[in-house]
Amino acid sequence: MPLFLDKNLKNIHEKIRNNLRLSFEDGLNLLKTQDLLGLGYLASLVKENLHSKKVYYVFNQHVNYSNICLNLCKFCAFGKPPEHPDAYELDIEEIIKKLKKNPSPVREIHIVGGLNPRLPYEYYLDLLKTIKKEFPLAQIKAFTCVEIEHLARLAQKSIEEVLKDLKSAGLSCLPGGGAEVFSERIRKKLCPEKISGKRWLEIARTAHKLGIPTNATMLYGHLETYEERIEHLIALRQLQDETKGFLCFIPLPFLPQKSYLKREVAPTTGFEDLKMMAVARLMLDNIPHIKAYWVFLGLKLAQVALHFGADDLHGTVYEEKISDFSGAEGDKALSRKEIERLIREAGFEPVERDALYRPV
Ligand code: V47
Repeated sequence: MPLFLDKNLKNIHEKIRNNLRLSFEDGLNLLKTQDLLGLGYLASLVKENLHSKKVYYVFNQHVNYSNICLNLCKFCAFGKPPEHPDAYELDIEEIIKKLKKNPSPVREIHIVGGLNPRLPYEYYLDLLKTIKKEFPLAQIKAFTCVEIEHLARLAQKSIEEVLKDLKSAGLSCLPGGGAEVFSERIRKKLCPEKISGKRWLEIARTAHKLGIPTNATMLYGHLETYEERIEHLIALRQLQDETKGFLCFIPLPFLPQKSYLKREVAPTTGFEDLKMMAVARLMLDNIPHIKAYWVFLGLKLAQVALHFGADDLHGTVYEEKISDFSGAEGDKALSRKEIERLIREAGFEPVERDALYRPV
């Protein structure tokens, strides 16, 4: 019997052993615990039940096609108004050139940008078609639910029509961004222009129903409460019960350094990041994968997170801009050899995957 320093974890251990779903109160107790090792034990139990010793990664590349954004959320240092000196947009030729610079054929191309009022609907379809033609081995994971809403407004089409167009142009799945925290209170404060949490979930539901899987994120460590974090996780869990369309959940620690909130909010600690990872694994009993996004967490903590419920180390990454603008420190790209070394040293077996988590 493992030794738990926090008696709440003992009860939760019993629930996990009996395959019982954790409640809102369980989620809160887990977030409040200081028994980090007990929490890691529980999350590892669940993770290894699902994935044994496997840890996934993908040979991927990021494309941030434009940072021009209509929303200008307070937590985001990436989005810029069109007249800003750092505002940019890439044409399709430039993007292809950047992708070709990557030495090895990529399996996943991760495309996100701001809500750019100047790029026409055709740009997005041409971008996918051209990438698909030039890189037939790669799957395209592109456009958050927030961008999908923007495209629907731009084209004056329904969400369903836009998703069908994108799918025919080569889209495989959607990344998990834009979810932030679903709490209306927080969205009013931090991103009043952004679609509501309810709308984000509706768009994800529509994608899932069309056979387009999506990821989901949660941005934590800013002004949200523990209650709001758990509500967010439970909303995702409920939708997943209905659709089974989420592939992966990614907890994103807020990087305040270059945002409007830099004076108000301190960066998260390693302790908090590991707790959040483990709580996500335990609460999201129906989402197969939990990702340690090393670009935001840092490589060393992301590696340790593999013992706190994460089974996915994201990818080799190349040319990611959101972290650059947000002040993330450390590495910007990894080799296959390096990512595999990190996984092996933590005691796990690396599995290279595609965007849909199929081993390659
Ligand atoms: O939605 C913006 C977040 C997200 C900051 O699906 C910030 O595999 C921290 O969604 N500090 C985009 N976070 C990134 C994202 C993502 C990343 C990796 C993998 C996947 C996936 C998705 O980044 C945004 C927003 O929540 N963000 N600014 C910041 N200062």
